[in-house]
Amino acid sequence: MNKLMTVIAAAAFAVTGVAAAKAEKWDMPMAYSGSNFHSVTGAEFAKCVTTGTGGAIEIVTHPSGSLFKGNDIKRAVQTGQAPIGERLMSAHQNENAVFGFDSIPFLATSFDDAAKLWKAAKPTLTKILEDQNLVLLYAVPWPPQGFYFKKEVNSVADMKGIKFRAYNAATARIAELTGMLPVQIEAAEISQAFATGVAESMISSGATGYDRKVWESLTHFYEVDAWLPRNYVMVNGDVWKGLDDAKKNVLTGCAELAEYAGTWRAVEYTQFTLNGLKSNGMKVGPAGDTLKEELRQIGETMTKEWLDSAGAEGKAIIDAYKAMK
Ligand code: PCA
Repeated sequence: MNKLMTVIAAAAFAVTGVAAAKAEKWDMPMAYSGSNFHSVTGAEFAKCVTTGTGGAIEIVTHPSGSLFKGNDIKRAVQTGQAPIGERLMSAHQNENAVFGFDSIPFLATSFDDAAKLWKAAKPTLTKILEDQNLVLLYAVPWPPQGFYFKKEVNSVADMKGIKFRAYNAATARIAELTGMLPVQIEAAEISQAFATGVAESMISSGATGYDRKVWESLTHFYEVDAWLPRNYVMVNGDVWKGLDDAKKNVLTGCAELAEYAGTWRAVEYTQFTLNGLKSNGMKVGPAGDTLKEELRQIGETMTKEWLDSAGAEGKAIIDAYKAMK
């Protein structure tokens, strides 16, 4: 809690001491809808920083990919087009397999395990991002991932030929291994994709299905708890270097609070959104035993593949995680 105390102290100082300092406005691109809990957490974080710095840094969030599309956010922050932004970490898995540490099927399937896995992976990811001129501020998990379809599915054979919306390399690989046809689409655009038949299924959280009202096109949600991927917030490295310690302390203190609060929201939102899918007419429940077993085998294949591509850094993360269990 030390950092939080620093935030409070810095806020008091900022209000009384440096009220005359020049105010900066930071636009913060985010990929998901404004009502999504990650976006809500980002908005609260922004407020915390604005308050904490006595208005010297005013962060303004831009959800729904309205300022930069999801896929462009990391580059925008790296190059300084935006000082700060939020992105799905595993979306960078093609660039470096380590970014996909949180999308390995059935490795960490609960919030507790996902927290351990994050603890194991954070130092490595902080370093990888630092080498890319990015400072990692906080990361918050999505609820567990399950499968959405527009028909009953009891086995991998039932999935053959279905158009599957993917959001990262791991989800595209699942499509390949199950005989589905992957198409990469940002969450902000999936309602449209399902309505027009561009996609007919996906793996995602109850939260995203709820946010995007997928019951308008889809009928089944199978809870398989495949993994809990993370969004993270990053700051441009040069912008960070230009800050004094008081401002850095406010940012890291607010980030710590945001990681706790966002995770809390993710937990709370899990059952709420599954209930929401149900009350809007979807069939929600666990996958059958055949499907579960087939997915477990696919998970084994993907774990091997990830370990091969993520090398020693990847293995060290998994070893550190297993040692915490
Ligand atoms: N929602 C995001 C990523 C994971 C999730 O639950 C999406 O579907 O794009």
